[in-house]
Amino acid sequence: MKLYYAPGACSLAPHIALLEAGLPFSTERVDLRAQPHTTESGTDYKSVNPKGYVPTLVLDNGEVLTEAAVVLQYIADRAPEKRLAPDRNTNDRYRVQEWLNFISTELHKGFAPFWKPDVPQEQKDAAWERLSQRLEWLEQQFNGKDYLMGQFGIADCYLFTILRWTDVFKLSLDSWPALKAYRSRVAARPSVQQALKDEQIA
Ligand SMILES: N[C@@H](CCC(=O)N[C@@H](CS)C(=O)NCC(=O)O)C(=O)O
Repeated sequence: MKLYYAPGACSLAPHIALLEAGLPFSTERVDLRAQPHTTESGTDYKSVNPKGYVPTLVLDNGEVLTEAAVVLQYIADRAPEKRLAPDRNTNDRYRVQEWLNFISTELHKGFAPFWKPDVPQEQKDAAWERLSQRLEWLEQQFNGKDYLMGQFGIADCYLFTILRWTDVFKLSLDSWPALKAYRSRVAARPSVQQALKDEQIA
């Protein structure tokens, strides 16, 4: 398998998941600042993934899989013994999908204005206000548990990646001590340390 990623972007989540799964994979960096986006080997990224965004996972049979929430589940299902996601056809599988969808639509996409340098500060403030409401709710979900599904899994790979952006954009998590502790807990995992090192953002 080959993961196309941009340093620190949402593609960090499948990068961590691949390391947790212990599966063989290679990576290729994508420069999202370049127009058109190009890969480190000089390929026009749209020739790999016509959607033009990361992550992309190229499977061993050459198929191209996109969308972080789906790529993460694909990885988890390749290493069932690592229990990164509940078995398919269990109710808990829907619970992890519920988390992945929440992270994708309510958190990940909520950060969009922060990635665009030309967005006015008022729009960023409004986005942070909306995100804060979600984080307020999320804080309560860690009552009595260390990880979203009880044990570490793909939803944590994704949530950590998104929470890390608060550091990147200098947004404080001080109001949410459980989230702050969670972020540190996940950051300490060897897979996370390795992924950050590989992406040169450690
Ligand atoms: N729907 C996609 C969105 C992925 C996405 O937002 N990727 C961002 C980085 S976090 C990106 O590549 N943006 C560059 C662009 O859209 O040109 C998913 O969930 O995987």
